[in-house]
Amino acid sequence: MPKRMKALAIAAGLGCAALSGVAFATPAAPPAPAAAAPQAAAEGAGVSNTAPTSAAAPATAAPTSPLLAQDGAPATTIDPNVGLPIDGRIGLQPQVTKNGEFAHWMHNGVLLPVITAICILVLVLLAWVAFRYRRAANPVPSKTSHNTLIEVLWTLGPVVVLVLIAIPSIGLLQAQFKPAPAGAVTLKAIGNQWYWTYQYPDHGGIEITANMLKEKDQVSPGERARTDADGPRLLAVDNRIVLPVGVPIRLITTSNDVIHSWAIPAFWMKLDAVPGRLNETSFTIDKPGLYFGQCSELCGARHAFMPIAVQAVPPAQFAAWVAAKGGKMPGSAAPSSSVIPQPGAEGSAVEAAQANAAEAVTGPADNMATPAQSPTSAQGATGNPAGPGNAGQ
Ligand SMILES: [Cu+2]
Repeated sequence: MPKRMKALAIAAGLGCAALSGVAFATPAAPPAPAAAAPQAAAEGAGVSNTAPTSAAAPATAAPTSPLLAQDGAPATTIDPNVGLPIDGRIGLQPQVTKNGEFAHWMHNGVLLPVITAICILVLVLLAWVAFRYRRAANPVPSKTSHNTLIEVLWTLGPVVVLVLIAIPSIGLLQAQFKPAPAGAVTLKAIGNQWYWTYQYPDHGGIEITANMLKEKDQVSPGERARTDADGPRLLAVDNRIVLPVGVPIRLITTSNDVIHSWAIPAFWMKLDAVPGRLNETSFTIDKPGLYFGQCSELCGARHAFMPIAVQAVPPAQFAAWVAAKGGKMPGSAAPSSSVIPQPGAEGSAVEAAQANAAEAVTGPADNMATPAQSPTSAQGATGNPAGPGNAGQ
């Protein structure tokens, strides 16, 4: 509620500023420091950021990417409670997919109570046996070796417990590998030592290379460093993956070198990326936001430095992002005929043409256009200048 009040106050202030601008016929209103606020409100309503929303907006050109606010900063801000780990948190991250919500319920509502009850039962039985049948109280030990009733109970009891756990568990397992329905958005994640590349084969062959962002004291002058807007240390990347909410996503993983694993805890998602083979699963993100994950298969010396960042946006904003990247939505008037180069085909003519076209529209990366950063700075966060990788190390 205070946020809404603040937004209203800012909007009212901007309205006054716009009116005064008209009254005094100033050629250009001065840049309003809070110009990004109505932008954030518009984003919440699923409106693209590209259209100016206020007469008092800065006179500078709006960013070409729909994912950037007018001041060039990332438009989606990080929710400190969702999509990333928190110091001292116990339990699973809040889930934003159906499978994740079910798994979260199963963990908290079924498995934890069962585990707790079994632990307490075993502890009580042990204490009772140790006390009741201690040597001092039983100078002549019992020679009992069989008791049919107890043996039947301690066999059937665990069987019943396991069957009760297995029923929802097998259903969840099945749901996790359900093929994506028609109309799903395909995302192909390719693992490399030690960064990720992504392809959108249904959207005109968009390709993204995502490297981890280094800290300020680790970069050379002019090189882009991580800021808090990018994400937490070791989880922020230079290029985020963008996916629509409410639309099934078909995730395909593979690798160029060794086995990696594409994992986002908030999606209940972990899928190995194996060289020479395609793994596939599907999921649907329910809420817009920023979600962070990491490679989860030990893949070499810099395994810990290949994070994953997904920006989930409303479908209309996703379509605007695809257009800004030079891609096309499936079913649009002129379907793309681009060929997706296979892993290992770096430097192909098609790839170079696509990269040039995309960069001409958006610049090398969405998040690089902040005023303090050089738009052409090479990303050396993982020792991969401009992203080709350092597989030779
Ligand atoms: Cu890896």
